[in-house]
Amino acid sequence: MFKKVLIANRGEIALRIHRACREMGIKTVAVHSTTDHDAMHVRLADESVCIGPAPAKDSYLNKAAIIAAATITNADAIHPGYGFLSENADFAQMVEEHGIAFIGPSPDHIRMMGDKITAKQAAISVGIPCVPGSKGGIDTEEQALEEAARIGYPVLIKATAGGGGKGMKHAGNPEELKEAFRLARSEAKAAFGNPDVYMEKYLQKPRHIEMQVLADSHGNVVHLGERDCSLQRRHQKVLEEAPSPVLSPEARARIGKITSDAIKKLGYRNAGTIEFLYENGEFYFIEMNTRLQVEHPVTEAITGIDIVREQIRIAAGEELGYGQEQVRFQGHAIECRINAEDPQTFAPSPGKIGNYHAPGGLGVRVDSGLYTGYKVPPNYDSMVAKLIVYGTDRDECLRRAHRALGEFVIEGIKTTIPLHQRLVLAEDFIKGDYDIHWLEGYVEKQS
Ligand code: MV4
Repeated sequence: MFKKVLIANRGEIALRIHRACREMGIKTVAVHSTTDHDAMHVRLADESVCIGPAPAKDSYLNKAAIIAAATITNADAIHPGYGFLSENADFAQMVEEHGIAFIGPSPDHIRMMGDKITAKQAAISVGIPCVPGSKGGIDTEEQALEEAARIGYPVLIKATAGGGGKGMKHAGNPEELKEAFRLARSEAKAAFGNPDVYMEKYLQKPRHIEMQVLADSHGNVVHLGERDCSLQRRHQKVLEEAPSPVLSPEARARIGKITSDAIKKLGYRNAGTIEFLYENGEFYFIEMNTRLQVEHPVTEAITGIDIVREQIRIAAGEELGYGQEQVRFQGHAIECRINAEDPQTFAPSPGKIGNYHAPGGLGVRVDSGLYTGYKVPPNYDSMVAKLIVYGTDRDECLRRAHRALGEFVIEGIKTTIPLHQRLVLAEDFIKGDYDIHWLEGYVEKQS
């Protein structure tokens, strides 16, 4: 097992990784920007190294500085967390070339899934159901019109280098398609430096359901069930739950087996998430995430499996040590992402924390680096806390979430806690009656 792990991240996820390491008897190294000198992840770690100034490109995205920090502290592995360098294949490769273990998949698998066309081709080749669409990229307007006629309108143009909804345009007819094709290409070029696009049938009212998998380096694979992440605003997840309120145990077992078999065929290793759109009882692959995800705690809550611990064990060459039959799904969990934002306008609200009090009690988990006197910097993502609530069933879970949100005190900045308080009382949400567009309509009506 590793003796020392460098955590190449900040905020709540750096704490989350530190906690797993501590429980495994592994020393930790924090890295931080100059503005993060007083951050909780730096305080908790055994050692820390300042890797550069506030802008992420000069610190948390600075590959050479991070590898230098690992080298001088004699760390034997690097955990990238999520965001930043977590899905950067070149970074993973550099880490390995320096004789340091990368806690994640191989650079080749990261690269394969980073390109949305090669990801989809890989998915098809291992039997994962996909949205009907173009075989490869779409290079000309004529080709776009031809493909759309074959697929049938409405269609969606997506960026090959994409993810996160940038460079995505839908079209209901040939006229709209010409415009969508042009716009998608220029947006993709601006966002990713790569104008390549592809086409899919546009699904109008799907849910976003993703499957969590774990795979070791000995060919053992398990799935940890699904998370329903349909509640999003501008491609940012707001609240996630597991299990999905619309999935039967049979449907879960079916898509679970398809996912596990595919992961094994791909020779994928470590934790991963396969994202699907789910409409009319059918699953359609959209993307694969080759990192630990923000919402992993809801899966931990219903399976009792520490996903970060498993990532570290797998990277150290250990076997999973259990099979699919040993994975049990129990109860219900939701995660509320609490952002330093105005709950009405979603304008960022950085600043100094006054009184801080986190909720507690049975079935309540808070992952956050906040404390009284801490200054939330304006330079990074606005998510400052995650409230994860567990209940023996969904009803208990939602009541407990409401209770816990009521206890949460974060003074000095605006947060999205009031949005979550309304959300867990919303009739459609309580009924589980929502799709990927529902939240946008809900927040419209509220303001
Ligand atoms: C889609 C889709 C409808 N049809 N693909 C948005 C981000 C990217 N990861 C995939 N996305 C979508 N792909 C087809 N063929 C609708 C979306 C989408 C979406 C997906 C998940 C959660 C929220 C969403 C919000 C708008 C659009």
